[in-house]
Amino acid sequence: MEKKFKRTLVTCALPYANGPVHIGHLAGVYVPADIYVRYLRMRGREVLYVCGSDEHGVPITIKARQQGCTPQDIVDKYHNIIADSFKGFGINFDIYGRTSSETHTKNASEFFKKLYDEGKFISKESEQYYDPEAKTFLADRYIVGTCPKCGAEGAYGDQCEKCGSTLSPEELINPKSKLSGAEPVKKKTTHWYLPLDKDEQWIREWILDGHKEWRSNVYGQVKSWLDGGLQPRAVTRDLDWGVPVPVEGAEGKVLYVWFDAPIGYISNTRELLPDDWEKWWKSEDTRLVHFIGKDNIVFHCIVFPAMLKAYGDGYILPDNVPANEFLNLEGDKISTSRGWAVWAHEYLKDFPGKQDVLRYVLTANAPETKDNDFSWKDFQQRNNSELVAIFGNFVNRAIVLTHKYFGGKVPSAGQMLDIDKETLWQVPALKESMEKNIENFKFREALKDAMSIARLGNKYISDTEPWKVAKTDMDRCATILNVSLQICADLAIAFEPFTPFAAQRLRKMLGSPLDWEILGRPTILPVGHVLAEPELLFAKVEDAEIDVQLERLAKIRAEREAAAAAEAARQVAPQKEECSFEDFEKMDIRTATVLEAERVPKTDKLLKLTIDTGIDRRVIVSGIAEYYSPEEMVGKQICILANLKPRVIKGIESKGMILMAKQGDGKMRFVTPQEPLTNGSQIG
Ligand code: B3M
Ligand code: ZN
Repeated sequence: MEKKFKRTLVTCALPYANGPVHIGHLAGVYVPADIYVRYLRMRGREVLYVCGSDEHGVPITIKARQQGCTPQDIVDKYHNIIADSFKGFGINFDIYGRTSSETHTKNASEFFKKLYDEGKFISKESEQYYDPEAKTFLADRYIVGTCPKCGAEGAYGDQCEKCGSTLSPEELINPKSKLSGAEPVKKKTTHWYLPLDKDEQWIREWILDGHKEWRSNVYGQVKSWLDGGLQPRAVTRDLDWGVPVPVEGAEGKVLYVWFDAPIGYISNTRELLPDDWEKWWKSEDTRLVHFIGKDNIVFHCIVFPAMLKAYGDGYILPDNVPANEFLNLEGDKISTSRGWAVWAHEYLKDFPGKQDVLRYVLTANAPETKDNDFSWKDFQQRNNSELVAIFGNFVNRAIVLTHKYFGGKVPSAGQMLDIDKETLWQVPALKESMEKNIENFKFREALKDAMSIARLGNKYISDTEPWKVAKTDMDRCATILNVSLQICADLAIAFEPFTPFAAQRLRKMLGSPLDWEILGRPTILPVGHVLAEPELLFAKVEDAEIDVQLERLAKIRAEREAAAAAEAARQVAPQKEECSFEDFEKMDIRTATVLEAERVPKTDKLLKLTIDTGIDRRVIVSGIAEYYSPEEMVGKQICILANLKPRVIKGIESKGMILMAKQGDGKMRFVTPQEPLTNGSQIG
């Protein structure tokens, strides 16, 4: 990479400004990008780091409607929350722009216009859903109805959030407009499409032949899109929020959010560098890298490149798109609408000063090759037994002992023993491994390398025991502490990409430089160099802190389970096949009264009931022990199917069956006449 490119443009997916960002976003996109950028910067490479809010799209308009405000109010609110969260975690973009900015509106509009003027789009008339009361076309999200797959109410025209099925509005049962409640009708409308079918060949060559080094999840998704055949994609929508389509006769239409959002990367670069932006986008010397989540792969590897290629004018294509898989939370999919998430801004409030811990845990557990799970126990454990017990403990011992024995001055190393040399020799190899891993977007592995340096130091100081040696051999003690402090200085460099706050505090304590090239040199800290007072690098995470988080999640889970049970209870089984009156007449259904009841030994579900049927006294074995105790049943009038063929159940002859009503969630109740009747009364 060094030879081919002069500079790197790193973009991060623009988060939708319709909600705060959560740990899934951080782990998937922003923490890995930040590691990469910090690393490149530390190496003195020329980097531009671009992000911003994605402020268009239908969900923002829906949220505004729900909250009785304008879409602009919504995006203003979340843009600020998101921007502050990134800052809070030390994710410092060169620019964090927004797609509602003037620069972007102009830029996206101009981009569309050029493609339009050059005939790069095709236009098509199609029938779309229209709300006759609100007098507006309806995006799929604006149509709700019953899910044809699972029967849930409130499924959207594009997806059922209950069962996760992808839907189209046509499939919804009983579709209604979210705006007016009216039944949507179909109406003709014209839209512009990017004819992606024409792009298949060059994308195949560019990615499938030319970028075999891309992550297999990304490469595989691209391949399956291409193998499935690309279709023209609409780039405009009938909507009143977005970048207006800059063409006559397109009133009431805006650019589709996935057309304008990636152009946002360019707009934000232009906003920052109005006179100098082109070298970042139109020079073969620039390496473009998009950090995204896996649901954005098609847009960044197929659609946006096709747009750039159609535009021409020297635009470069991404050299890599290191997309991550998803992060789950405590075993369940993160869901914004259900509140199942850890929000970045709330974490910053709940764990002040512990930004590094989350960065560390999200990297150690990063969903780089498969979906992964975040759990609070793992968070606590990684902090307490890795950051505190290994990294922090080592650094603290080295610095405190230097103050104790040498007045805080780096002591001189005397004769080096094997253990000293062997310890120091391992650092350059770990450095090299980190370089390879980071440059290949393997951040978990790179973090392991950095942690190996900390483990090395911690083991060295434990094995050499300078606090004991100090009693007999001050020269040897000096050598041990010199070696230890050099490793501390290594750590202050190696951890800069991962835990930048701690790395900076450590450099302050050591008075050491941030320069990747010197990592692994045994003389980073010169003899006599004065250290600052020691302070703890990491603090323990206590059970009480974790419990607060776990309780919050448990509450959400309980609410969700209760809602699911209520929903199940509402489900009604479909009607059975038709039967004749004669079929029905065959069944002798009567009232009866329970005289005695007892559990059938060694079973959980069965009660043995002795009943008075009016005809006789008999025994029925019934599977109702889950719902009724024997005591509850005695004296109750019930209904039975009297002429059911007798069966022997657990050695007891059962003559007949009790009529029970069963709800969708499985709850059962026996059927009883509305007023007591003579036993043996016939039901029909
Ligand atoms: N706004 C983020 C998402 O899908 C989407 C990314 C746009 S990047 C140009 O969550
Ligand atoms: Zn469903």
